[in-house]
Amino acid sequence: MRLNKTKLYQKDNAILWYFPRAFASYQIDDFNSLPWQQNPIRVFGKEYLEPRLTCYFGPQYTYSSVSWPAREFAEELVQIQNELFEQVGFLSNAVLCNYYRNGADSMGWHADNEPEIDQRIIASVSFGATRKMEFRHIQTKERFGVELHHGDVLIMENFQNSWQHAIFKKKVSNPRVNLTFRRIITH
Ligand SMILES: O=C(O)CCC(=O)C(=O)O
Repeated sequence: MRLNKTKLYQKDNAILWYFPRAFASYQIDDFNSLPWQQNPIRVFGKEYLEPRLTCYFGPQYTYSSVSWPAREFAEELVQIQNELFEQVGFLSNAVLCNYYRNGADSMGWHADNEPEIDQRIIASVSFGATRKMEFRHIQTKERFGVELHHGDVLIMENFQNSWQHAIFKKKVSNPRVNLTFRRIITH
């Protein structure tokens, strides 16, 4: 596989790299048998169900009110993990998988800046429906969005300390899978 690489954005050492359609040969159905679940989350003391399905593979990992036990990578994710290493040089040891059933599913502003995540690189791979990833600078509130299509890879380099990102609701009926490969620092 030869990847076509574009630098989409840079401010100081925060860079967004974009590899259009890098994994376009995959089908969204390739991820049907992952152990998708809908987690309860607490917001201002009230419990809700997350507006999407998720599953996680890697070392034990906790964010907001969700705690994932350690779990070995599913077979269908190992090939993508290996290709990201070969093509981009990113050796991840964890992947958070998101399943947006339709445009009513979403993800609110967050930064993936928990101390155990190696902030240098997060690689996001998308399949299925095109959805826009919105970015917002934590201090300056500068904003922009990136449309993510089937098979696209977006690499966030040193982005997590100063930027938040989100996927807003959209009028679309088909589903989307997003895999965010990370490196969790274990001691
Ligand atoms: O679905 C996406 O593209 C975003 C996923 C995300 O922000 C995350 O898993 O932290």
